[in-house]
Amino acid sequence: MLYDSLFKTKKKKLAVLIDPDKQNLEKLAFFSEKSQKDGADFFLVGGSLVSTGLDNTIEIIKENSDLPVILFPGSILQISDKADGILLLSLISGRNPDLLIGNHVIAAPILQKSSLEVISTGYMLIDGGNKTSVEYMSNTKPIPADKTDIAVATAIAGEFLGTKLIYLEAGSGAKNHVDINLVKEVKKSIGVPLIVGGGLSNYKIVENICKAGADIIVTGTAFEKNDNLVKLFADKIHSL
Ligand code: 1GP
Repeated sequence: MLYDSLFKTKKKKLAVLIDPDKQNLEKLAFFSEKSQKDGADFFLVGGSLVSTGLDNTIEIIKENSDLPVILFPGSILQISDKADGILLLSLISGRNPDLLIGNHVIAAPILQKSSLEVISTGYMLIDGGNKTSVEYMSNTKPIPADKTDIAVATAIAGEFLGTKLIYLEAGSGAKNHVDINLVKEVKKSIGVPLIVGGGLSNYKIVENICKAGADIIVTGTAFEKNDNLVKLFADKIHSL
């Protein structure tokens, strides 16, 4: 079970986010192999708007590494049986019914027939100081960065509704990562593992976010700019 081995463990983990549109295939082959060598724990594949087929991307990752691949879908078009699992995202910070239940209904029969492990995730968009693709594409408002009480209440509600993970998302390329204090307060209030992503650009930030309580760190943009950061991030995360 991916959920038990990746999320339900005491050890903090690094997920490398692959946006299929932002990788050329040759680079992806090299990067997948290097990420595993450098200590990444698993891959997430997806994006707010993806026009490249996921199958090919996942095949290349799998040909070049043994790490699990989990879908991180920006839409119901981003389902592929080639992956090992899928984060079934409910955008609980927003009030868009399609992203709370509508898309889940459309996807459910397909997911049930697939071999994917479905991992229910309470996905919370936190204001990162700039308008990100996820905010625009989801047609939802993020929780203001300083409204810790709203974030805490939302995370508790997510857990009560049965989500097995809470994901605090500042958005890809966010100007500001999720506030350290907000991470701390959310972590204190929930019993399920906590994922944090968006705008995590150096290992010092990653260290602080982990110390505040993140169990899983997700990074995409920083690794697209400098793939040597995978090792720095992974070493830091695993040392905590
Ligand atoms: C995953 O969207 C993030 O939660 C990834 O953000 O691209 O800024 O690392 P970055």
